[in-house]
Formats: sequence, structure tokens, C-alpha cells
Amino acid sequence: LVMLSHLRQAVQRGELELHYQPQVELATGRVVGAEALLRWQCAELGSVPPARFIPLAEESGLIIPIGEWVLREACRQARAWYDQGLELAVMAVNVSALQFHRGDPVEMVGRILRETGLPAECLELELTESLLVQDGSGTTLNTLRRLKALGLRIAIDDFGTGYSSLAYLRRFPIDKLKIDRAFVRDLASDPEDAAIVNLIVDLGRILKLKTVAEGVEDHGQLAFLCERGCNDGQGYLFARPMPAAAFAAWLGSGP
Ligand code: G
Ligand code: G
Ligand code: NA
Ligand code: MN
Repeated sequence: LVMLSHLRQAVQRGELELHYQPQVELATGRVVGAEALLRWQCAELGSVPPARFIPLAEESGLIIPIGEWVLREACRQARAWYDQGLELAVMAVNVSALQFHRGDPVEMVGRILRETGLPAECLELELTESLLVQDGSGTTLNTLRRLKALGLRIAIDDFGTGYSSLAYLRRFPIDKLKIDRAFVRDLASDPEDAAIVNLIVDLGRILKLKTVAEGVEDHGQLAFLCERGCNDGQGYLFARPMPAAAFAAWLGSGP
């Protein structure tokens, strides 16, 4: 409850910050994108990890104004880097279920793209499987189509951990599957995890969806993913999430 009252003021007090983690094309080592990850430095509580405050923001509805701040800040930063000639194809932004279902995501995203001047093809929204499955009435499909019509891309985050319905992968206009890091972690030692990663990469190839592996931490995982034809990777092996200035320096100096 104390945390909630602080979180309510976090946006106005400027306590929120985005860190950026690169996404790398495995075959070439080229940086193809960045994921924006929210950080909260609370004046009273210190640094609070997103795993603690994001669920609270979702329960309280605060994720709607916070999520709007995140999207605007990520698009503003991506546009600034674009203007500086820093090569970054895509900025990926997490969107929570509440933002997607309760808010008006198409209006909000369209407005922020216009405000910041970021070309829509430079924006990717990361949605979770469970968010997509909450669809009784076809509104999810309709919202996704209208978002795609803006020109942006859609990725499914933490793929394989939610209610995986193969039907929605065919039905929904999705561009990318992010293989959850739980499957990547023990790739070398756990044949079942290796089989799941193989399956997702093959599924991506068949359905013409790009695949991105999360949580790539060592060269063994990298070699496996490369050999299997996973498109991109993200993880500590390449770089940790960094504040904007550090990310730009890292990008500028060449990974
Ligand atoms: O960065 P870290 O691994 O600590 O993030 C923990 C969780 O918080 C992840 O599941 C991530 O998707 C989520 N998260 C980080 N930033 C955002 C954000 O801006 N919006 C939403 N909805 N979730 C985020
Ligand atoms: O749920 P989501 O995929 O958005 O979570 C992204 C989170 O994963 C971020 O909080 C980020 O800090 C974390 N992360 C990124 N790379 C790695 C990694 O290589 N290993 C681990 N353990 N976590 C990572
Ligand atoms: Na994510
Ligand atoms: Mn994820």
C-alpha cells in the first residue's frame, strides 16, 4: 500500500527511467533492435524491480498512465537515435494486458507516433500470449489489425509459457515470437528445453514469423540457436539493459 502511493507519484516526480537492451541478429552480429525496460528509482524506497511494481501497477490501473509514459519515452528516444544516425532498426516496447484491453491502444499508439515523429515501422509492441487469448468477441483480432494498419510490428513475448494456442498464431497478424528465457537457460543440458526451442524455431519458419531468443548468456546457447536458425537473440552475452546514454555509447562503439 505504501508502494502504491509512491508509485502513483512516480511519473510526475520523474522517478521512472527506461533502460535499453540490444537485440542482435545471430547470423551477422548486427544490432537489429532494442527492448525498452522500465526502471523505478523511488525517492523513499530506492530502486524497485519491475517484477515487484508492474503487477501492482496492473492491479491498480496505474499501468495505463505509466504504459503511456513508457511508449512516449521509448518512441522519443528511438526518434532521437534515428536522427543521430545510430543504426537501430526497431524499438520494442512491452504492453500489458490492461493497456491493451481497457485502454484505447490504437488511438494512443497512433497519437504517440505522430507526436514523436517515429516512423511506425521502427516500433514493435511486445504482447503476451495470455493477453491475446483473452478474446471472446473478436475484439483482440480487430485491435491487432488496426495496430498493424499503423505500420508497426507485433511480437509475442515469453512465447511458450502462456496458454499457447496454435490457432491464434495463424489468425492474428503477428511478426515475431520471443522464445522465453526459461527454455533458453538450460538448452545445453536439458534435451526437453532444447526440443521446445527447436519446435518454436521451426514453427516460426513455417508460419513465416521471426524468432528471437531471450536470455542468451553464453556461447553454447548462441551456437545452438545459430545452428537451428533462430533469427535474433537478446541477453547478457550481448549486453545487459543499459540507460540511454550507455546504450548509445555501446551502439556507437560497435558491439
Ligand atoms: O527488466 P526486467 O527483467 O527486470 O523486467 C521484469 C518484467 O517486467 C519483465 O516481464 C518485463 O516484461 C516487465 N517490464 C519491463 N518493462 C516494462 C514495461 O514498460 N511495461 C510492462 N508492461 N512490463 C514491463
Ligand atoms: O518478460 P520480458 O521478456 O520483458 O523480460 C525481460 C527481462 O529479462 C528484463 O528484465 C531483462 O533484465 C531480463 N534479461 C535480459 N537478458 C537476460 C539474460 O541474459 N538473463 C537473464 N536471467 N535475464 C535477462
Ligand atoms: Na518483453
Ligand atoms: Mn519475455
